[in-house]
Amino acid sequence: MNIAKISLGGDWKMRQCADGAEYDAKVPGTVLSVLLEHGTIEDPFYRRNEYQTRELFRGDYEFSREFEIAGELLQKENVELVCEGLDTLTEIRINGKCIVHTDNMHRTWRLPVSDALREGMNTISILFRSPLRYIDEYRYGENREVQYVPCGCMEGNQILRKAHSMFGWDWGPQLIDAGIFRDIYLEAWSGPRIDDVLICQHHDPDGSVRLQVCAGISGEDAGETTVQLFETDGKDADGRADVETQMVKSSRNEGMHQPGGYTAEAELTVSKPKLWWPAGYGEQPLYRVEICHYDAEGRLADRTEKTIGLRTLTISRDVDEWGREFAFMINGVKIFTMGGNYIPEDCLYTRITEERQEYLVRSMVRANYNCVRVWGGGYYPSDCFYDLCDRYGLIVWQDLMFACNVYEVTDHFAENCRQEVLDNLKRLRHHACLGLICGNNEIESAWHHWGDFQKESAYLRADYIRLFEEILPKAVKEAAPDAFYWPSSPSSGGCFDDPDNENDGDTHYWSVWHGQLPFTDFGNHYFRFCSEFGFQSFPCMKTIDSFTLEEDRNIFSRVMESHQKNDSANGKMLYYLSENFLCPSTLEQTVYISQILQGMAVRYGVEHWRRNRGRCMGALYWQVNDNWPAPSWSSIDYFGRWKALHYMAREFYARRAASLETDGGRIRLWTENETADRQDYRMRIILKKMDFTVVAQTAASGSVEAYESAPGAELDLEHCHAYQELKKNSTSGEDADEELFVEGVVIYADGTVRRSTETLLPYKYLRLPRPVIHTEISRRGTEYEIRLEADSFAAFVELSVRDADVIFSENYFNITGKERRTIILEEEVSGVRIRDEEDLAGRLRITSLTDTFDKK
Ligand code: BMA
Repeated sequence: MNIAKISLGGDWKMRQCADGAEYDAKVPGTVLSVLLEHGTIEDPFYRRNEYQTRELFRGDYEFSREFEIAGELLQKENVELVCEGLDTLTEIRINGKCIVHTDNMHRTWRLPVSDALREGMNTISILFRSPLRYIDEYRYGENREVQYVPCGCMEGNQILRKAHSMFGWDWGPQLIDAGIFRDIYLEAWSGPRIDDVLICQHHDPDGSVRLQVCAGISGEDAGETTVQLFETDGKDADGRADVETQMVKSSRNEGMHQPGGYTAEAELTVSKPKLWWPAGYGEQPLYRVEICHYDAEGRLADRTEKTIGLRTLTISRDVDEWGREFAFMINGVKIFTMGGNYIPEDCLYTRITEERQEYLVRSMVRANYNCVRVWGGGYYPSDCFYDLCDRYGLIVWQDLMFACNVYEVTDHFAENCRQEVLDNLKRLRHHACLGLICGNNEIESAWHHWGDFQKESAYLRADYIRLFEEILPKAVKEAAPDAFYWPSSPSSGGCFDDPDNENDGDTHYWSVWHGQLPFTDFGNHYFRFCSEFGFQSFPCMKTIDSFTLEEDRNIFSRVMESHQKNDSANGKMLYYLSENFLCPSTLEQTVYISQILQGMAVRYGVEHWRRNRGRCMGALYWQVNDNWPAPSWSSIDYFGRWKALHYMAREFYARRAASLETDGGRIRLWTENETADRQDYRMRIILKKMDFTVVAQTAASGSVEAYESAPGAELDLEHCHAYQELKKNSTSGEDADEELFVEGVVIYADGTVRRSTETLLPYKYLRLPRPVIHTEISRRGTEYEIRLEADSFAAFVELSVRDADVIFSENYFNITGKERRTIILEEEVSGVRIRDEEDLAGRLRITSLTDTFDKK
C-alpha cells in the first residue's frame, strides 16, 4: 500500500526546563510517568504527596528524540505528523523549526511536516508549557471575569481544553500532568488517501438494512473505491457467511469533500441482518466494513476498515400523561437504562491500559449494566474503550468534555472546541455502542438556578447558548448525523427551559447526599430518567492501606481528609450511619458499614424507579470508578476492587429482579422484568423471627409481561393476625419489630430465584443474634463453590480472601433461612493464587453485620 506509517513512540528524552535535568522517557509518556519511573518523585497518591506533585506543573518540560528518515519517504507528496494525545500547551519543533503550537489535549493533531524533514537523522522536540502559569496569566475580555470554580477544582481550569478533573474535582486530586499520552507517528503517502468514512444505517420495514458508506478521498485522482462487508464472526474462513452484498464500487460525488478531494459513496444491503443489542437483550454481532481505494492504474492506494453493529439507537421523547419521556430505544424497543457514570480511570492517563479497561467494562456488564455515561469533566477514552463496549454490549452515553464551568467563548475557543468534537466523533461515530451525545455536564442547570452562576455576566450566559445549542450541535450533526444530541445533562431539551423538570428529560438528583435527605426520599420522585444520583463510601482497607501509614488510619486524620475531596462528606457518611446502624468502633468496621449504606441507598432509588418503569426509564448512579484511591461515590475502587454497591447492583440491575415495597404496614413484592418474554413466577412474602421461625406468610403466583414491572404478593401487617398477636404480647409495640424481618422470594419459571429483605425498624434497633455460619467448599473447574448455612438471620454477609482480590457471584447478601446458600468464587483477579479448597478455607473471611458491633 501507498501509505507508510512510522511510529515515533519509544525512547525519548525529557528535560525539566527549570533546572535542565534530563531523563530517559518512554513515549507515550507524561511528566508524571517519567518522574515516577525514575524514582524522582514519590507516588503522588501516597499520603499528601498530591500537593507537592501539583507544584511540578508551574514549570515547563521538553520531550525530544531523534529519528531517521529514508530518502524515499521524502519523495512522497505528503508527510504528516500525527499526535493522538498531547497534553496540552505545546510547541512542536522538527529540526529546530517550529511546526505548530497546540492547545487542546482532546484533539488529534495532523500536521504537514514535509518541509521540516531531511534525509537521515532528524530531531523532534515538544515543549510542554506550564498549564498553571497559563491559567494565572489568562486575561478575560471586558465584563467577562468568571467567579465560579467547581468543587475541589482549580480556578481557571476551564480556560484550557484539558480534562477539567486533572485540576481536581470533588472525588479527585489536583495532579495536572503534561505530556504525550497517546500515540505519535508520521504518515507519508502520495496520491489519493481515504481521509474518513461515514456509515449511515437505514433499517427498512422488511427487516433489511441498507448501509450507506461515504468515504472522503483526498487528492486528485481517477481511481475507484470499493466497499465490502464481513461478519466478524463469520462461519467460513474469510468471514463471508450470510452477507449477500459483497462488493460495491463507489460513485464519485464531487464537491462533498474537501477541495481537491471528493466523496465516494456506496450502498450495501444486508437482507438478513443480525442486530446488535446491549448485554442481556440479545447478542452483540459485529460486522466489518472494508473500504479500499485503487488509483487510476488499479493499484491499491489505501485501505481502511470500521467495525459496526446493525441497530437503531436513539432517545424517545414521546409526550405522555406525565410529561415528556426520555428513553433509550434500541431496535424499536424502549429499555430501562441501568448503569453508572464513568470518570478517567487514573490520574496518569498512560496507565489506562487496554487490560484495565477490559476489566472495568467486564465488571460493568457483570453487574448487569446496559449503559455507561462517559462524564464530561474527564477525557474522551481511547478507541479500545468503545471497542469493548461494542463487544460486551454497553450503550455509551457520551458527554462532550465540558462540566460545571463558565466558559468565555472567544472565536478561537469556539473553533478549537468545534474541531475537537469533529475529531472525536469521526473517531467514534461508527461504534454500535454510541447511544447519545450530550453537550455538557450540569451547565444548563447551573445557569438556570445555581446561586453562584447567577452572579456571572449575561455575556457568558449567551456564550453558553452559542456553544452548546449552536456551534457544537452543528458539529455533531456534521460528524455523526444519526446520533441523538442532548444539550446538557440534566436538561428538558435546552434553552434554559426548566432543565431540572422531573417530568421532562433527564435529572440529576442530589437532595439525598448533598442535601442530606434520607435516602427514602428517592421514593418521592418519579424522574423520567435519573442520570445522576449517588452516595459515598470508603474503599476497602487494603486500598486505604495503600496510601496511609498506620498513624493516618482514622477518617479525620489529615491524610484521610486530604483524600476526601467532597467537603463535609465524612460528616454525611456518619450522619446517615447514625440513622441506620449502631456506631462502629474501628476504621475497618466504618469502611464496611459505609459500603453497606451506599449499597442500600442506591438500591432504594433504583428499585423504586424500576417499579415505576414506563414513567421512569433509566437510572445511572454516580459513579462507577475512581481515578485514585480515596473515599468517593464509586462502586469499584481505584484498584478495581468491587465495593458492596457493585455487588448489590448485580442484583438490582438484574434483567429479572425482585423488590419489596413497604408502604406503612403494607408490604408488596414486585417483579421487574427487563426481558422480551413474559415471565411466570411463584412468590412468597414471609415474616420471620431472627431464628428463622415463620410468623406469617403470603404467597402468589402469576406472570409479569415483557418489559414491565408488576406487584404480586402482599402482606398487610395491620390485618396479619400472627403479627398483631406478637405485638400484643410485647412490652411496647415496637419490641416485637425488633425481632422480625421480612423476606421476599420470587422463583421464576426457569428456577431463577430472586430475594429481597426488609426490616420493620432501622438495623440499629434490631435484636440481631450473632449467627454461626458454617461453610463447605468444593472446586468446579476454575471456580470454587462455597456453601453457607447459618443458624440465624445473617445480615450483609461479606466474603473476602486474605492476600487476594477475587470476584464472587454474590457478596454482601443476607442469609434469611436454614437452607444452604451457594456462592461461586468466579475469578481470581490478583494477589496470591488459591491453591485448593483447603487453602481457600484457610484464607476465606466471613463477616456479617453483627461482627461490626463487637465490643473490642
Ligand atoms: C455530579 C457530577 C460531578 C460530581 C458529582 C458528585 O453532579 O456531575 O460533577 O462529582 O456530582 O458531587
